[in-house]
Amino acid sequence: MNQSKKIKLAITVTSIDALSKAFVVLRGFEESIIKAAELGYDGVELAVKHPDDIKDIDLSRILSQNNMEVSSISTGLVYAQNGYMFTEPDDEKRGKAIKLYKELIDMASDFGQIVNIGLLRGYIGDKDPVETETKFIAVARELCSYAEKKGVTIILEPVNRYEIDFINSVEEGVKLLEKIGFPNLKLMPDVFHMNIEDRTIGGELAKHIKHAGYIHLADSNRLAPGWGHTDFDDIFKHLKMADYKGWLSVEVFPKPTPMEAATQAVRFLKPYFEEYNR
Ligand code: LER
Ligand code: MN
Repeated sequence: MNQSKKIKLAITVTSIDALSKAFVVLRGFEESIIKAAELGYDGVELAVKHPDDIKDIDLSRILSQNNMEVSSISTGLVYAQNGYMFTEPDDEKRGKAIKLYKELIDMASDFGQIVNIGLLRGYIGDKDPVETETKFIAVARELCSYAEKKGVTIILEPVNRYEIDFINSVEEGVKLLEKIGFPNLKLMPDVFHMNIEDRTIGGELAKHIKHAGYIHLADSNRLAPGWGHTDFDDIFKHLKMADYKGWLSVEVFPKPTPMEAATQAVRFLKPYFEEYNR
């Protein structure tokens, strides 16, 4: 696609049969790609629980016919559907999570070259925080090493305290990224979580921009941008100053309907993207 664009806009999509709690805007891979292309998105973020989710569709053909890209593979469903976690104390269960994630890295080597770690990292709960972090670091290094050979980047998403008790702010994410120490491990700031956890949104994004590999967009109430009180002028001003290049993906509640949310997001964001890419 258009390599000259500094930033590109994606939307989160999943299969028609994904759990109702799957956190995406559109459902049904083929229909979603067609709709997203018509609305003016550059790409789709594929939320999958397993690589088999796309086995019955000719993804390459659908993407090329619609002039669309996969922005990334997202893995929240691997956690939601199977309960898999990278900080799981049970070796066998943790091993299953790692094996499945490697298959998703293989999938990303064909589509998007980016895979996220959000809720799949798991939580500390009653476990020892230091041991839990050590476990996570070991898993992250194993996965980064595997992904590096396949040309894939892993993105770690800070998630707010009401959803997880581990890596909540961008600053905490950056500290852990530096400890893990792999060039193909980047940060995935989500401005919805940042609104809860970080001192500022635009300012923190700019400060840590060299680590940012991908950004999730939602308004303060997790509705489509423009329907809450997040200051998107400030976010785009700081991203531009810091010269962010890459994907920004709309991850919002599919409300009042998926199409209304997807339409509002692109309508509201397009002027920012046009100005940025000029
Ligand atoms: C969850 O709140 C979220 O933002 C997802 O992207 C995490 O997998
Ligand atoms: Mn997110």
